[in-house]
Amino acid sequence: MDLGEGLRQALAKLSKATIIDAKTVKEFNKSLQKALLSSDVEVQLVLELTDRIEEKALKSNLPQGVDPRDYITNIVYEELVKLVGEGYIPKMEKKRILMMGLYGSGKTTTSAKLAKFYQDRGLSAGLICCDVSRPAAYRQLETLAKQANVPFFGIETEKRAEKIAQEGLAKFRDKDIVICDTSGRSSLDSELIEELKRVNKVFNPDEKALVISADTGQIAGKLAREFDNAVKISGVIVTKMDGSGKGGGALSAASAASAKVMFIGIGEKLGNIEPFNPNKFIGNLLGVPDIESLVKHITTAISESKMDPKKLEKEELNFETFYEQLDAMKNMGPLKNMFGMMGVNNVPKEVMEQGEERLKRYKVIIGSMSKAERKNERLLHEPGRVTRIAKGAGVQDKDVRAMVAEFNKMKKAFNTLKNDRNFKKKFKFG
Ligand SMILES: Nc1nc2c(ncn2[C@@H]2O[C@H](COP(=O)(O)OP(=O)(O)O)[C@@H](O)[C@H]2O)c(=O)[nH]1
Ligand SMILES: [Mg+2]
Repeated sequence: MDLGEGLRQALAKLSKATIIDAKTVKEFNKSLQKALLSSDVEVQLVLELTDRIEEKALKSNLPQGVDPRDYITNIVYEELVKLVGEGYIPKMEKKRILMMGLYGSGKTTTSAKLAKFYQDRGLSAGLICCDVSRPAAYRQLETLAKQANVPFFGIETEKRAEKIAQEGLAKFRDKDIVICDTSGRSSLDSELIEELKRVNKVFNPDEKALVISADTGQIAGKLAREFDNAVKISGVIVTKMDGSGKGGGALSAASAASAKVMFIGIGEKLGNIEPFNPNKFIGNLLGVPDIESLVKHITTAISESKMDPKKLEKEELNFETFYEQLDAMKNMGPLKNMFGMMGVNNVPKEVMEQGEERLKRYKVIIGSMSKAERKNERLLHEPGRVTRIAKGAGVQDKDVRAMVAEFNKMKKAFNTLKNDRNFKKKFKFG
């Protein structure tokens, strides 16, 4: 289970509580522990955290007029922010950054991402390949540098990393940001330590970043300490936060090892990096920063729209109702928040990420269907229909097919929603 999902489920259970007593808090803490442990947060940290929550929740009086659930949510929020450590605000100034880490952690990709990050903010950048352990390293960084439109330096045949660092520095003397990618290993060994020390001496970095993949979980702390002992790191960059629901483990471990989290990598593309902001990160994990107002928003939106839950429950979703949903959804804000709110966490990512644009296109496509087709999507299997609809909507056949595929995913999601007890309870049907 994904950490965010676990946290949201724990909070959803809490919504039933009307008073905060020891039993409620203990039960809540149990689900919280489960969520944190299953995402590789260290046992000791988890226990300390839930102890603090228990103490805060029970020892202080519930402020007047404050909903118990909001109250605990807020305590949990504060504690989780503490757990993952402080944020990082990158200074926009001239600096040399040394990138380190094990094989496959994302060093090379992150080097290019960082160069682009600073360059996009008006600084000039240069990338140096000092990874002399893997023959393909040179080409990889060269290609990424080209994509990022950042100058690149490397010496393909040179085995002395410090020599490359030296020449690279000379070449990029005028650049604001010079980033040096280094060799990796499957684990930190003395040979690598010696190499990093030599590069370090010549390159004389202002920042030494250890790149760690989110799926390393608890080991992140141990790694951070090892690298810190060997070459004194300034902080860590946790990559692949997009792919691992366990990212909380890596973040908390790094923080426990006193290693500041500088950036997080959130995808394979060069733009997929952001400075670590614990408030934003935890807010996202918990679903929505302002949960209560969203519930109100959604309830109103639903009662005012044609999206009638009763109808939704009885009927199968077809293109006609889909069209109505699309209309109704426009008033509800981001889909992701909406589903997360309702406790439905398994909505396909693609569906969540649908932008306004795509929804508009869908409406045009549905608009060009016949009444019968709207009521029965199976008709679209008959030859010629897709092409006719595409022509009518001024799109290509593949656009229609893509919409049908999304529709099918949506249908699955709505069937889940229909059967979701939380949702039924919230909107009083079923
Ligand atoms: N999904 C995702 N993939 C990433 C991220 N950062 C790196 N990768 C991928 O991880 C793999 C290894 O990255 P690479 O930079 O070559 O790692 P290195 O061996 O440490 O230099 C590549 O396939 C990257 O595209 C990230 O933030 N998210
Ligand atoms: Mg590499």
